[in-house]
Amino acid sequence: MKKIALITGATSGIGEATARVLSKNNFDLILCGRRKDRLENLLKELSSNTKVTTLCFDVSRQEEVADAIQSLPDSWKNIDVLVNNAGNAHGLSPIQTGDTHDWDKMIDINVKGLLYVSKQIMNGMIDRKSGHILNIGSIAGQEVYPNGNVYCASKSAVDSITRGMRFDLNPYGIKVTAINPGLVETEFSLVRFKGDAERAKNTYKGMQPLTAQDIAELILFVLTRPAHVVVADLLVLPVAQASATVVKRDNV
Ligand code: NDP
Ligand code: 8X3
Repeated sequence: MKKIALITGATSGIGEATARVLSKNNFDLILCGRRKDRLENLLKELSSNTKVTTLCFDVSRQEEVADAIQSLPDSWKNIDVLVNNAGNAHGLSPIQTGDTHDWDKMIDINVKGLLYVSKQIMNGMIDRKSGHILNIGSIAGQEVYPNGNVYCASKSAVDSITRGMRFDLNPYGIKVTAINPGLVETEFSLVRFKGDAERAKNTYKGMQPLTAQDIAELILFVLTRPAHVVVADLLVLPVAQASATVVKRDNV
């Protein structure tokens, strides 16, 4: 029997790759993001593989999140899997020169957004005594690096929230997983550097980063373990990366 998965941040990178992989592996999909055109294109593309619907909302706006998720018809309401993936870094600056708007975005989207979406979905899982919440953290939540300050704090919060969910949802048989990637080449650096494509490209110069597909395949693996098994926590790095700050680069 097919499961229903809701993926936030499905319009790009890890979320988009996950949507593609899950669409071919027995999941019906609720795809979320702010960019409506991309959601519509994905809906068209993936509808030949599985049932797909879309929700266009900003995870950081609590009412928008509630309205969007509550607007789902009954046939989509029993969500089995929540992939809390929407998020980004905004800026890479020393704390003393950081932009407060960037700080707000990272806390509002990466932390509060994840909570707002989870709030709408957890109670159904509790009633049904089943479900799987998969939070995309980061190596940045495990290690702080220079200029990473608030982004690292936001991902550290995701780590704490994930651990908290694991305790609080334990009585209901709900699985909770954190996937913490290192460098993955997506639109992430383009967003972090506010559209500076050269700077974004340099992030991965002289090394082979992970791809969104690499993470999507791990997500599928995690979601398809037997009922009694939960992968609690995964740190996933490209071979060239030893830590948040140590990356082997060739010819640079
Ligand atoms: P992308 O920039 O490619 O994708 C980010 C996704 O998040 C987009 O689909 C975007 O959709 C969505 N998003 C951003 N802000 C909002 C918002 N306010 N409301 C709703 N959706 C939003 O980056 P990645 O795929 O790399 O990032 C996905 C996750 O992986 C993030 O949580 C990131 O922190 C994490 N991560 C990334 C790593 C990397 O190196 N790339 C490493 C470790 C973790 P839209 O703009 O349409 O709303
Ligand atoms: C994204 C990876 O190292 O840029 O979370 O923080 S990193």
